Amino acid sequence: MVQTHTYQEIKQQPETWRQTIKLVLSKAAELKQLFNNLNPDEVLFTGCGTSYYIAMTAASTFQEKTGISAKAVPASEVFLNPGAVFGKNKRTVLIGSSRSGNTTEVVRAVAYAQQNKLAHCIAITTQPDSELARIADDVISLPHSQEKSVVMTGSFTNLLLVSQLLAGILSADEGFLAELSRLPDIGASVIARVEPIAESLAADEAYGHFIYLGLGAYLGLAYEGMLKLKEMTQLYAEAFNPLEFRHGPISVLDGQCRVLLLSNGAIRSYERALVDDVRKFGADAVVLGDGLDDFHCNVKIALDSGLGDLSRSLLYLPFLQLFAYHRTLKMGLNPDSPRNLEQVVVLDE
Ligand code: F1P
Repeated sequence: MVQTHTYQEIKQQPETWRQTIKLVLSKAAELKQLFNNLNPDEVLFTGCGTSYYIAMTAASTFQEKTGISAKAVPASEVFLNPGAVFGKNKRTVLIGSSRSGNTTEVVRAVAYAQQNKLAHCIAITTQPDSELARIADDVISLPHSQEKSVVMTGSFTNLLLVSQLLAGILSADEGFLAELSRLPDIGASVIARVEPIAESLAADEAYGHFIYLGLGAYLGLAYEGMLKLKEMTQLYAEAFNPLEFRHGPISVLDGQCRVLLLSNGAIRSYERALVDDVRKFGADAVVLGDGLDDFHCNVKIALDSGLGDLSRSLLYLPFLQLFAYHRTLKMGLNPDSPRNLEQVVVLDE
């Protein structure tokens, strides 16, 4: 096995989750006080690329847990399209996630919101010395989750975990926090179980078109699965809400398509029917999740976590990352440095 940075960063996730949980829980009283004082009408989650997909999953989870209105916006929209982002006379908290803390759009988003007194800005980053950390009103930094690879893997799950823990702290949902605290142990056994499956599926080059499906908080995870494969292999990959997929995109299905469904127990009957149709149209159906006995799919990736739908979100990622990683190796490419990409996108203007 080639020891790339990407591989190490994927595999070390459960241990880094442990550190993130400890760090955020140690700030629980402080975070509660901060949000009590701010009393936001709305929380905006923002970022770019992988960090925007963090925002999508975080916003869905945050609103469901706290009842506070939350939405995800690409960081560029915050300063290029502010009228459609900020509500009038709303007390707003803007939470920007960024591995590097130096991506131009996320830094400009925070600067714009501050200069125009539109929001209190919180940064979540792995880089405490970054520009984002310097200008934000509050910072949660995760130096233990810094990465050498261009593609984001462990930083995705760790930065997302901060927002999930924040949602649990603010909603005082002890059950949710207890489930999140079990992720490091469960995650280690999930990785050991799913890696051989990821490797063997990745070795099958019959499929060249990949479709990732996820609903609610899982839509951001589906986008992230899609992006990992696209960045590292440049293969054709897309992501959709599973029911939206029926409204047009389903017409692309054929024998070269592999559909990866991130199963959400709450919509099981809809998912089962969709998987039946995916197979009827000649595509391959891979289903990931808990309690998959009643699916008629080609491959089941059982997470066997025993956790609720929102608490087990992170556990989908190692399979998706390892699948993309092993396909990259199979194609003779270097997972650490995908073509045309750099670790940080810094814009001149
Ligand atoms: C986000 C990001 C990555 C992408 C690429 C460039 O950076 O867009 O999602 O994979 O490496 O950077 P960041 O703001 O989280 O540092």
